[in-house]
Amino acid sequence: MKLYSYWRSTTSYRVRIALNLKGLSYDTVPVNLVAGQQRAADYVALNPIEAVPVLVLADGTALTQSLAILDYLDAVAPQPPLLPADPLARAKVLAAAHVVAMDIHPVNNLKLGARLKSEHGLTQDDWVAWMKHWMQKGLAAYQALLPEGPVFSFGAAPDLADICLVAQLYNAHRWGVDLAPFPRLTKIERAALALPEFDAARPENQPDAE
Ligand SMILES: N[C@@H](CCC(=O)N[C@@H](CS)C(=O)NCC(=O)O)C(=O)O
Repeated sequence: MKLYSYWRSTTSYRVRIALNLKGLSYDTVPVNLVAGQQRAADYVALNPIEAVPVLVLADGTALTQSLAILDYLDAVAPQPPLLPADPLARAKVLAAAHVVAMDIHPVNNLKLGARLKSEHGLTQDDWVAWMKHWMQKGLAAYQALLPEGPVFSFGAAPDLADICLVAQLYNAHRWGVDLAPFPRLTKIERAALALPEFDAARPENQPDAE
């Protein structure tokens, strides 16, 4: 498999973690988002929404959308599971994952910042404040959804929510979000990054890291 990925992309980070947890090997094909390679015609043919990640399977099928890719991986390589089998537990894990994937990430994306700057006069400082605001709101909601006790968000092993959380926390560190109000989340992050599957997926461990 080939993973079209950018080292700092949190959605690519999610897929790298899942591939590693499942023990699936892949080659990285770097897509430099800052250089605009996601908008090149041959790349748009792979992913019409002009974004990473794309996972190209051995038969050439291109899968897009990180959560859809994770769902596919969980179906073809069920161990370890990314979601609980119990419907109620599953809904709770998905809700936390969606706080990151649906509520935080889309409003903080590179293309949104570029548009707000070019069309609405935001400065880089305005944009950073904007991102931090939505991360703080989203991380507070994520933390409020968690049960007390488990090492990871919902259990003794990492799941889909932890994958989304750890990737998002990379961005939170990068932009200087105050994480003091989120001790439960930073504890989960420490436990996750101590695992080799998460460590290997870290942005700084990617071949295109600068
Ligand atoms: N919902 C998509 C979002 C993909 C996405 O927007 N990825 C970002 C990087 S994390 C990207 O490629 N952005 C390109 C841009 O903003 O131009 C997914 O989960 O795969």
